[in-house]
Amino acid sequence: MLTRIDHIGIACFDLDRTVEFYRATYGFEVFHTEVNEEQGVREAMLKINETSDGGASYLQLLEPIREDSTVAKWLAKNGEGVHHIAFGTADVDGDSEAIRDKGVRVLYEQPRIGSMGSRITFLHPKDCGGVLTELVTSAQPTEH
Ligand code: CMX
Ligand code: CO
Repeated sequence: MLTRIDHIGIACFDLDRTVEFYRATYGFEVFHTEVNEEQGVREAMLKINETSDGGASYLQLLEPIREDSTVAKWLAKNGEGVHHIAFGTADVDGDSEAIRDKGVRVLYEQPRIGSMGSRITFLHPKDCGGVLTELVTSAQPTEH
């Protein structure tokens, strides 16, 4: 069951400048940063609120680390902006299989590693009304 907005993914050219915009404009602080080599991004997670299922909702600011990464390609075409949304679930395996059975393309055979040790997969935007959609199971869903 999908129980929250886990994060909104925002693509940017300059992560440090974008982090500073969110800090100076809204007062949001960086909760976590990491490089995800497989996804080709450097990212900052800004925690916006905790949620009733024990999880939390974040903004995920994304800067590409390679020219051939999906985010670099997307930025070249669209410029900066909202890149994807992510729903949180305790069971990314079960929920992605159930969604695959409805005819929506799930991009990975098995979930991969996302922010903070989470397990993630993506649904094809062309099957989701133009919205790239991620499903996330946090590493420790009850300890945020
Ligand atoms: N949102 C909505 N539509 C998108 C999109 C996005 N983020 N990215 C691509 N599309 C659309 C394109 O506009 C294009 O549509 P048209 O054919 O109408 O022009 C179509 O999808 C194909 O786009 P493309 O530029 O050729 O891109 P690819 O098919 O190579 O890649 C996708 C698209 C979704 C398969 C790829 O972006 C992907 O694998 N995404 C999942 C991984 C990812 O995004 N990682 C970064 C975030 C990591 C994290 O969240 O932790
Ligand atoms: Co994401």
